[in-house]
Amino acid sequence: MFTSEQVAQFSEEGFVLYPHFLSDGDLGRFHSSIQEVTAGSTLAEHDEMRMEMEPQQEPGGELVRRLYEPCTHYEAFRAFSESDSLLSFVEQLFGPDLFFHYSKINMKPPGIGSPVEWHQDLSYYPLTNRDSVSILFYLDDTTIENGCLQVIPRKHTAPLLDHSTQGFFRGKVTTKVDESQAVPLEGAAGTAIFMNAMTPHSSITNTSKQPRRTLILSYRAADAFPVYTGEMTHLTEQHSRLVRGGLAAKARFSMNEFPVPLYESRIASLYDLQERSRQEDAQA
Ligand SMILES: O=C(O)CCC(=O)C(=O)O
Repeated sequence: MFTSEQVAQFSEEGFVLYPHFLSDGDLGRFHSSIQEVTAGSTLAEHDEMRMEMEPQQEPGGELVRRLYEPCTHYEAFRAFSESDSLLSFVEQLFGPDLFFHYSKINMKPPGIGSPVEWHQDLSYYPLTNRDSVSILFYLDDTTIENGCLQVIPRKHTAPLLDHSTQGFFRGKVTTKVDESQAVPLEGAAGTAIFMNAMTPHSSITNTSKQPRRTLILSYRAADAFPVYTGEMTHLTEQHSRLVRGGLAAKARFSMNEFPVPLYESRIASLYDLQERSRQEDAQA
C-alpha cells in the first residue's frame, strides 16, 4: 500500500514513483505474453486492430511500437488490471468506486523506439473532474538513454496547456514547454509510476541498445464522466468498465470549462497524430 507521504506526493506533485511494484513472476508472465502476441508480426503483415508497428523499418521488420488494449485482449494483463492488490492502490487515490479506462503497451524498441512529445492525457479525453490516473509499469530497466518517462511536477492542478493550432487538436503541447522543470523517472524493471492524467509528460527516442517496454493502465473515479464523445475521443471509452465499488449516480464537476479535442482527420494513435504535427511544424 502507499504510505501517507506517497499519497500526499501524488496529490501535490502529480505523480509518485513506486519501485519493485511488479514481482519477477509478474514480469516473466508479461514478457511471455508479449512474445506470444507479437510473434510473426511484420510491418507488412500484422493485425492492425491489435498492434502498431514502428514505421521506419523494412516491410519484413518485426519491431512493434504499441500493443493496443492488452488488459482487454490478453488474460495475464486483464487479471492484473482487475487485481485487488493493484486496485487497492488506486482506491487510496480516488476512493472506492473505480473505472478501468484503457491500457496499452508502448514497446520503444532499441535504436528506433518512437518519441512521445509533451502532452497531458486529459487533453485526449476530457472528463468532468481530474481524478484520473495513468500508471506506467516499466517492463525493462529504464534509463534516460532508453527513453524513460519525464514529467513536469505540480502542473496537474493548473488549466490544461494548449494542445491545438488553428482550432485543431495536435496531440501535444503546442506552446513552449520549460524543460528545465522536467524530472526524468528512471527505474528498474517492475517500477510503477502513478501519474495524474493532467501531469505533462514525454519520453525521447530509444537510441540505446536496450529495450524499453512499458505497460500503461488508466483508471478514474466512477464519478469522472466523459464530457465529449466526438470522433476519435469516443474510442477511448470502448473498453472502460467498472472494476471496483459501484456506479456513480452523479457526475462530479471540478472544472467550469475544458478544451475538447477537435480532430482534423482520423488518426491511428498518439504517435501518428504527433508525427503529423511535427511534419506541419517543419513546413511552417
Ligand atoms: O511511452 C511513454 O514513454 C509515454 C507514453 C504516453 O505518454 C502515452 O502513450 O500517452
